[in-house]
Amino acid sequence: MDADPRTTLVPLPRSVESREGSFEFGPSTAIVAAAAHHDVAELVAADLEAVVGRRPAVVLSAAGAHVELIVHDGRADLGSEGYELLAGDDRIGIVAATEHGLWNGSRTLLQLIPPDTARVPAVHVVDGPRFEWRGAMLDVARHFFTVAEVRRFIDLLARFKLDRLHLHLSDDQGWRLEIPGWPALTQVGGSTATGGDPGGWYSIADWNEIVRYAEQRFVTVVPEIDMPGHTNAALASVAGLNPDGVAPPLYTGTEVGFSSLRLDVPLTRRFVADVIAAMAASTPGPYVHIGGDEAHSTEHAAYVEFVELLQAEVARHGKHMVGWEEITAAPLLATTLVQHWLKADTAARAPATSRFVMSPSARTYFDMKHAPDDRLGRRWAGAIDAATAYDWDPTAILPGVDEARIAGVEAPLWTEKVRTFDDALTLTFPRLACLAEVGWTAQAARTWDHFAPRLAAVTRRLVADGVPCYESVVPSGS
Ligand code: TNX
Repeated sequence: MDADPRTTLVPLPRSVESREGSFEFGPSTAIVAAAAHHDVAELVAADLEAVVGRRPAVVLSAAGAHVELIVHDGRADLGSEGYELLAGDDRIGIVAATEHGLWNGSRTLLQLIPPDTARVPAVHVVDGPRFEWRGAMLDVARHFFTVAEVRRFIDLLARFKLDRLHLHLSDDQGWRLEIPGWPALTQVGGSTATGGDPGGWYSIADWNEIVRYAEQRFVTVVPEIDMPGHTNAALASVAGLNPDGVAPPLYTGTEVGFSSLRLDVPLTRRFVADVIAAMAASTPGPYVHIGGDEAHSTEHAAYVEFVELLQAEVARHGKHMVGWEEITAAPLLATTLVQHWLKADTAARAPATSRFVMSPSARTYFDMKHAPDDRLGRRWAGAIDAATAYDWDPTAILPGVDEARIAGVEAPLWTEKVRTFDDALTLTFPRLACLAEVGWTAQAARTWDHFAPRLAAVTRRLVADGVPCYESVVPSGS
């Protein structure tokens, strides 16, 4: 007898009903999909191969046992990301109004197969997310991660139906994205990292590979170039961005708030226009993140003027600006998203039209320690164990901000103290599974007691797949 499917799924779907029987993947099990959806079906086939040991053929129709993926215009009731999954003895059907919905349904299918089996317990699932923005941020500026590492990170996000990858591409310690016409940014600013560790940067071709890989897995990449503060790498690369025309040395420490771009330096406006244009042109998603945090050495009026310029430049390219909560000092367009991280009152002073991405540091900053005595992680926002990462309501943080004004949730991984990708994964997992359910499942349907064994189940699977997880959440002996 298989475990109740409700004990293996993260995030928990809206409705799960067990049925009698089960579906067995065999040598001739196929995936049936219309030709227009074969690219998605092939990715699902590859993921199934990793779980059941053989790769289903993708076909237009099949007489024998099969998994059918159907996009149906008539199922607008499922929304842009929802799906219905019905698993019986000879057929599994996933239907959705969009390919993104199909993809989400396929993530559930993979989690329904008990480890070391090729069997799906018969079940009926109807599902859809609470919030549209369910993300993780990787700081590739303080320490650099390769395209292959970012691809692996994307795979792990997609496993939990996350759909935003925010990449923090510049900071005092490094500049990581090629900008046409400004080769010094990467050649100089990309050459190092915090602590003098090796640098690195993404060429336009690398960047295209990242955004394409993410797009195929229904993950929207959100690029961030942080301005006007957190800009020493740029100032060190381009002397003309400095008031005295002298470039400061590259910085490899961990202080924040000492650098600033200035609009009274003539080159700055062209720099800003070119950087925003490059991000907008090379990113298919609708968002450009401009940072805006901790500009402690920018005067207030200069900061407001800077944010307004950034917002206008982003809008000129038809994109929506995202910025850390400090941007509420400036007048904001209704399409601008405010990312809350530290001070609820700073975020909440945004106009009544503003919407928010919720990254409260005490719940979502996965550069914090899991437990106070851990080797890895920082302390300033407090230790974040799995229950702390799970047991909060995004609508209960900002006074006067209701559900409709919350775009969703995101967990940042800052990397001042994270030197290897293995350490990045150990800080991220399994806490990111907690965040995924916060973003997906209705508040009233979530309890830590119901979640804890499901978290243990998905963590065991991550460990079996070679992901270096923080394992204390897995009950001993299981
Ligand atoms: C605050 S969060 C920062 C980052 C640091 C992080 C370290 C934010 C918008 N700024 O620059 O890396 O704390 O935890």
